[in-house]
Amino acid sequence: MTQFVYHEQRLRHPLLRVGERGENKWKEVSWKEAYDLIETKLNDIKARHGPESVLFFYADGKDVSEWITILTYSYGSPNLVYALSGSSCYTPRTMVTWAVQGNVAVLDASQWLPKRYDDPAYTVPRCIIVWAQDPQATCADGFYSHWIVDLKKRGSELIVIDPRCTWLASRAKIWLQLRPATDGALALGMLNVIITEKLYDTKFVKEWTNAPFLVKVDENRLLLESDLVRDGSEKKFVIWDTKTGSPAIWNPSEAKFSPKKATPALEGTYTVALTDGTATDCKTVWTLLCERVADFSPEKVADITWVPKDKIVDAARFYAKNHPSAIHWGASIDMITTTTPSAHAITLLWCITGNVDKPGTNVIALDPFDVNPYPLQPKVGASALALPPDVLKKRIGADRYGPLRDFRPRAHTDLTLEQIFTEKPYPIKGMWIQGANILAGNGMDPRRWYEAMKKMEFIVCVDLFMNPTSMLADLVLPAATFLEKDSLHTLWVPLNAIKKVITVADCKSDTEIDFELAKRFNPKLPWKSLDEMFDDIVKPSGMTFSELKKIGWKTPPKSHRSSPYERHEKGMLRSDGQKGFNTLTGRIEIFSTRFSGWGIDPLPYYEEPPFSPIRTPEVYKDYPLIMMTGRRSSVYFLSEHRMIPWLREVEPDPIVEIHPRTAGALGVKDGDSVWIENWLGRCKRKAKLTPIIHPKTIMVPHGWWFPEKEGSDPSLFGVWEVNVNQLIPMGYNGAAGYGSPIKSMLCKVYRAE
Ligand SMILES: Nc1nc2c(c(=O)[nH]1)N[C@H]1C(S)=C(S)[C@@H](COP(=O)(O)OP(=O)(O)OC[C@H]3O[C@@H](n4cnc5c(=O)[nH]c(N)nc54)[C@H](O)[C@@H]3O)O[C@H]1N2
Ligand SMILES: Nc1nc2c(c(=O)[nH]1)N[C@H]1C(S)=C(S)[C@@H](COP(=O)(O)OP(=O)(O)OC[C@H]3O[C@@H](n4cnc5c(=O)[nH]c(N)nc54)[C@H](O)[C@@H]3O)O[C@H]1N2
Ligand SMILES: [Mo]
Repeated sequence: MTQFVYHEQRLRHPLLRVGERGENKWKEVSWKEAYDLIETKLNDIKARHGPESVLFFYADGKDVSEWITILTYSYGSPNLVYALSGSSCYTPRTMVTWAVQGNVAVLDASQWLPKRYDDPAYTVPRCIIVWAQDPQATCADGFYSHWIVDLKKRGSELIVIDPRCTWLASRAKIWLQLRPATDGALALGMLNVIITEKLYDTKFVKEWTNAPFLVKVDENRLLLESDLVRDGSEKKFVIWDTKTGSPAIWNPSEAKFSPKKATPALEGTYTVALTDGTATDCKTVWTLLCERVADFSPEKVADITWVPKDKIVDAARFYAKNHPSAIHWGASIDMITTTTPSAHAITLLWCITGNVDKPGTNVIALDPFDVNPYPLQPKVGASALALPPDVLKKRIGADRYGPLRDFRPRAHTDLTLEQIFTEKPYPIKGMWIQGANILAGNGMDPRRWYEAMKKMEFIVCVDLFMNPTSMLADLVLPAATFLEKDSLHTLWVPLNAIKKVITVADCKSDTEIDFELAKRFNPKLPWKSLDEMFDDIVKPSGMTFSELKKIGWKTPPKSHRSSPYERHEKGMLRSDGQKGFNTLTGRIEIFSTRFSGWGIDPLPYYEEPPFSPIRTPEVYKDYPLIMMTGRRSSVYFLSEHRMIPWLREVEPDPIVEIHPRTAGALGVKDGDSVWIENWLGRCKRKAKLTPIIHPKTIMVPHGWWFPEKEGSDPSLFGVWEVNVNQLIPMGYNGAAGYGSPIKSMLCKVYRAE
């Protein structure tokens, strides 16, 4: 931390560009001069082109998303952009669990209980599936890797699903080494085994999912039983209009039909007589699911995924037969084009086996004390941050992708990049980039992003260090690290305060920067100071911010709805206080009404990745290796920290992991310099020969640039030599607008000499 915080290359003062863009000539200015300039420039763009012409970028894990929202909406732009193609980190999984079961659910490692594993309310899961995650390197998403080790010591058996043999995979009962990006097929195959062998929890499925509901198949309409509308004894049906995603007839007394048969069983085709005298044929949701998974026999799934048939069957049986069991999944599920249907299929594994919100299962994660500082949809200060409907309509991609309207109100990243060049329906003139290293870290096709940045009138970067992206800015603001700021952390319980302990030069926290500027653009902002805002945010906890800072963190009491278990049975998950889940229908939606409302398939399915041995055999002939990227390093965070001496000593070089047999055939030895290349570009790496990887794949860690090399354009710290994202295209997203082929491109490898 000392090498990081006091590093000589650390930005210490606001810097204004004085040379050409990218020339690396700057002058120090005061914060007042910087703020004045930003206000003038952004107001000027707003006056000429409208507030939508300025994009506000952020990325992950920097305590920025909360505060940048306040700035973006205060300025008046609808275009908050998560800079990663297809929003392929965390958002897709979160969206799917929200649509299907109302909230995010995570492996219960007793993190909600003060006495942890010894709490009498807790049960150790008998089986844990670690799916597409390497928690020993990542500790991702507020979940600590040693929890899985703790549980293993207490008896949990592991199934690991990963193309690489991770530390956990080497210790698992079953390791499924699948072909990258075929997770959806594998999940459907496991559903096939569980359904065929009747290993699901029939009672749970009938009572808490929409499996017994009838679907009028030809129109893709869902008919709901009236007990959901809770109108008493008479059995009536409500039609769910899956085109609009809302009930066509919500008030049952207005229903124009009544069913012939009262409660349908899980399976079957039913004739429903309508009051106008006509009749219509319906199938249950469960029947439709059974039909779907019938296509995914273990034999067929073995062909698709490269996982032997017996292992698929064993894993499905072991997971379903050992209650409680839980699934812990990672970001690789987000970074495939079929992220939405794949996450849907995986979610259904825990839903149909009843492993939901019970001790040791996938437990619903609610904000501690209902405190949520993530105001993408502002909860506090909402009226001051609301955008007018005509501006909201201009959010890039919102007309095309439902989740951008109903779930996370962000612009669509890939369409945003396109629009910078087409300028249709309106031009983009400015970029505010805060904690996002687009050219070295999260931008796929980074050359295109480079061209996009060159087109801008005004770019501000807020960062800790100069990097390839900030080199192209007009103004660079020095951010404070988390040691230098007051803030909050609430993801997945408990409620945490971040406390400022040091000050470094002229650096300011993101919170402070965004708040100061937001005040300039938005006189309606309800808070006079940051402390006032924090007080407002933590209010539901019954504490002030300074009280929370004093104790550091607090776990909600068991009586609070943010503490588990079985809250669907107690009416604690829905805002109407009714029993059930926080979905549109109150049930876990195997058939997702959200999805059909957005015009996408309401049931899980599998599709080949855009470039694969099966989908594009002619491309595969020239590029015979499947390239995964971005497995995490234990010492670096994304594109950061290469300038920290002790960390660089641990991992000095950008590498590529390649199987010894594959390398041997290419004449590549351990430590050789190699080019990784495909039709989009190439990058240079040092070969690391390792048997943990499948011979038909390679793994290329991402985020590399060289802080020690020349910073000015065209060198940009050597980023073009080493950035693997040059081999990954923009614009290959899945049906919901999410996902991208980050884990499964095709390439070839050859010696660099
Ligand atoms: N130290 C450190 N910690 C970090 C980060 C960091 O850079 N450094 N980054 C943070 C961020 S932003 C994130 S999103 C998380 C990510 O952390 P994780 O969720 O753990 O995700 P990844 O590291 O991308 O990949 C995890 C595993 O997925 C495997 N994998 C690759 N492709 C596939 C596939 O198609 N299917 C399956 N089933 N598995 C696949 C990889 O081999 C790898 O072992 O980590 C966070 N934590
Ligand atoms: N090929 C490939 N590309 C990937 C991935 C992959 O697996 N493969 N993973 C993707 C994922 S999951 C993610 S989340 C994105 C991440 O992409 P980014 O979050 O953009 O990560 P970085 O590229 O490291 O850029 C973060 C920048 O924030 C700065 N920073 C750090 N702390 C602070 C702070 O407190 N305040 C401010 N203002 N700045 C700060 C850092 O110095 C750095 O320049 O990358 C994605 N890119
Ligand atoms: Mo991420």
